[in-house]
Amino acid sequence: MKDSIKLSANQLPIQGTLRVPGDKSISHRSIMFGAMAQGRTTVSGFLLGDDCLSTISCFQKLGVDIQVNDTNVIINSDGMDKWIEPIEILDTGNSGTTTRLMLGILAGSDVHAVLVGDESIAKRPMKRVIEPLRQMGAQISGRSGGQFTPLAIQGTALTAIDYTMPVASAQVKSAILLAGLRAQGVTTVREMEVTRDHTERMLSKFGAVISSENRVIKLQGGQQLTGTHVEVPGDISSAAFFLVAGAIAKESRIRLEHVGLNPTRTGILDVLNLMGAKMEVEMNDSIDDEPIGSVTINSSVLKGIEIGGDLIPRLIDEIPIIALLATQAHGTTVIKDAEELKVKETDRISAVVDELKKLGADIEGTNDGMIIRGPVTLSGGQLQSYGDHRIGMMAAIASVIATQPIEIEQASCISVSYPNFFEHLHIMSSSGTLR
Ligand code: SPQ
Repeated sequence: MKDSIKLSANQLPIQGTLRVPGDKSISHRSIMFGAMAQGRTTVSGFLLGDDCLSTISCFQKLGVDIQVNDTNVIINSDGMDKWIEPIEILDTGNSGTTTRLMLGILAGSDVHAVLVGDESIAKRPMKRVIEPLRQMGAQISGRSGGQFTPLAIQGTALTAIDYTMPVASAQVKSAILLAGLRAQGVTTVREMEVTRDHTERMLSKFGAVISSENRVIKLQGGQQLTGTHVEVPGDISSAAFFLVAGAIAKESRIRLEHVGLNPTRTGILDVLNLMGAKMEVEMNDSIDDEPIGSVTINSSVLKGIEIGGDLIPRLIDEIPIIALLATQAHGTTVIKDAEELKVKETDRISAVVDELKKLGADIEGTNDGMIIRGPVTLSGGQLQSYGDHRIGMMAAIASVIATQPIEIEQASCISVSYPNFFEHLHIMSSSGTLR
């Protein structure tokens, strides 16, 4: 079956008002914590992306009652002590978050389970999670000594650890904290750099006592979660594609409403500001302790900047689209300290460099990022997504300024995080509004 899409080079303004789908990180966690909790959890604004559907399917195989009605989800659980041992493998699809957080959750459960994902997941490093979990007593085996999927995990009694993170990763932090909930003693995680803190915020919401101060997070083991309501804000990582489209396409103005503005995720807004984008941010009241608001952006004259250090974890998933943005900025943009990009759904440094070069961008890869010189007029051609949703969406947004059509191979991967992306792109390039 042909899995490509051809976008014409219409060079139209991007205009209108848009609500992007729910936040992927928060959607995953709402299902996980709802399944671990006792009682009923209701979720609204849930992301119906393939990754989050993989999370739902894993917990259904553990016997948790989960009903999905459009973007509303109801989870009825008697707590993880009542989970059944799955007879089927737990398929985590393309989702690193599902795979890594499930390991932390299952480590202290009463069940045996086998986790398998797709070809991309099979290449992504799991040792970073398995090593601290084994220090807690977890019993996990897998390919290459447990470094890669398939992974088999036998739930067991755990002991708390005091762990200093060697990499900036919310997934590693979350896996340890979720195992810590079932461990004996106080689990401490020390971060070098702040990473997204949805796990900490949502654990409180489910009734857990957790403290976080100066990048040190502490959690007492043996706490039981209680079902609650979770409202998922729009995903700023999805909004980022349209913010960039609005900034680089001529005569554009786009307003993104109801977007999550958690400060651990808003590095993209810092970058747009530093580059000189004409942008307004309005904060609304927080929902569920997650800040939300609206962002409006206009076509802008941009300048190149340096992006690195503790900004990187706050925009790690936005780097592909920031690279496209930088091709339109005057001067040089340097992205550094971003080695983590090499272990995402694909190696996002080489993928971004190779694909933007095909369009004529002046871009070179480095060990820990890339250097981009602009502004450059982008042509068109056949681009590869490498099965990575963020590379696919970067290629699609390039079409709003390209002089020739852009064809994207393996475009269906975009449904991992943004199932209706092409519909939204079409409407926004036809001066539309979608709430
Ligand atoms: O879930 P997955 O596949 O790892 O998704 C990505 C993405 O681009 O959507 C990364 F490839 O997001 C991660 C993110 O990079 C989601 C995430 C989370 O929800 O905790 C944390 C980040 O990963 P990490 O490795 O830095 O912890």
